[in-house]
Amino acid sequence: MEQTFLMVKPDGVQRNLIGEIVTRFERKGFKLAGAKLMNISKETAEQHYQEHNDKPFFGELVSFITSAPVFAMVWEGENVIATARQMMGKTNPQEALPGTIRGDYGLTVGKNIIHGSDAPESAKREIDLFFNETEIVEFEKNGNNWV
Ligand code: RTP
Ligand code: MG
Repeated sequence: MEQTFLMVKPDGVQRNLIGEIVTRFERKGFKLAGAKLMNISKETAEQHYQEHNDKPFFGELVSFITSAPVFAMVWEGENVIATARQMMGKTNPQEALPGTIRGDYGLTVGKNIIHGSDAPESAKREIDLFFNETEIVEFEKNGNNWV
């Protein structure tokens, strides 16, 4: 089954949005396969955002994401990568529609609450960067028969 890497960013954790965000993905019908509250090292942050390392906002991005704990998650389900991105809304919360996570809770592009992988390759890379095999839980969930 398809998996994606989602992360409540430091602003989302500080604003007590972990539960709200987990609830949205649970209610949609996706299955949580792994989760942890953690601090990200500068090295991990630089690897995670490597595609942006030539952008003017890279330094700010790395310092923000390492500034306080994040809540890292692996979610599973049909088309979860693209659907999670839709549920997150556009990168800039001012362009994100109401009803999306960034549209409902964000104000600025630098503090946009949540990260989500944008393609199968990045999902695999990001899951491997943040989680060991033992931290990803495979289990049956009867509720998924009803989705
Ligand atoms: P993310 O990777 O965090 O899920 O966000 P995304 O795919 O929607 O956006 P992406 O283009 O990958 O950008 C990564 C993060 O960099 C920050 N950003 N700042 N100041 C700026 O113009 C600017 N542009 C992007 C955002 O916090 C974005 O989430
Ligand atoms: Mg991105």
